[in-house]
Amino acid sequence: MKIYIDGRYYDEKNAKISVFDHGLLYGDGVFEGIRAYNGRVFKLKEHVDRLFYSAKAILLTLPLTHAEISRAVVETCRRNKIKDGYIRLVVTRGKGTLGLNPNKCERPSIIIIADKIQLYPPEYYERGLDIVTVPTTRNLHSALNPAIKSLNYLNNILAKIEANNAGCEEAIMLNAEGYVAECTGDNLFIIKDGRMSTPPLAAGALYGITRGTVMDLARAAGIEVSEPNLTRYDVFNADECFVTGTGAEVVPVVKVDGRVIGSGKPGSITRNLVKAYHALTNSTGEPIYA
Ligand code: PXG
Repeated sequence: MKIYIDGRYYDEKNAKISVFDHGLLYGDGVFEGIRAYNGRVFKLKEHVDRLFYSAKAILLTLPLTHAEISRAVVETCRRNKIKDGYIRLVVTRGKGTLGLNPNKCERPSIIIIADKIQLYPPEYYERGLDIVTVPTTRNLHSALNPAIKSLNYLNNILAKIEANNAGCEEAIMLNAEGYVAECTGDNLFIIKDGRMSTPPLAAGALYGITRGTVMDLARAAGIEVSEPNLTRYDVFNADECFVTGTGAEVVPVVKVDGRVIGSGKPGSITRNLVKAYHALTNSTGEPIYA
């Protein structure tokens, strides 16, 4: 594997950053998780856009332009002969002192890893997930805005641990007001009476690229889409429920906190969205091999 760090490519065993990097010391940095399908990087522009938005929010000036970062992502895929894969694009504040002042950091570092994709077990998609609401609430946007894809994922990791302790793969995270925010690494959707809804960004949802894609696909199929505040009651009484994320794609949810959702089987609108999503991922994106 060839890993990109600040303009150079290294073998995995030589791909190293300083122990004084503030990405490690403080979680000071931002990242993106991107997929490649069929020799193309899916939604590359949207991911690089979001990286710039996250960086701006934490006052981190990226050392490369949008075009340069996009080219580096594609080139890293090419050097690793990726056809289908998972790309991790990371920007750290860089090497600094032991103090937390980011102004003491020399310059931000950019790391790109392009690896084989670890697919989720097929039964998740066929049977659907059984998920729970966890006690850890999503970060307050007045404290650490959940829209920022920062290197500090402890909020989500604590929720993931709580889900795993309850025997579940995913968790619903509420915000401090008790409204549904999102899952630990995925956005949440419900279908009720043929209409689709998902929590608004202000409720603590990440501006998910898959979320946006699925909303576009639903609208193109004539499904009404809205972003109201949702409570657990809305989720329990939905006809269908699913989660979306770059890694998971679109996964049906059939049980929430012991309540069976709809028929208890993946719903028809969800299944159609899964198909439409696959068709899109396999036919669009930034070509890796010209
Ligand atoms: N919410 C959160 C908190 C996320 O981290 C999503 C939603 C979905 O967004 P996209 O843009 O992917 O549709 C994410 C993204 C993983 C993994 O390995 C996934 C994310 C972050 C870190 C790791 O599954 N997700």
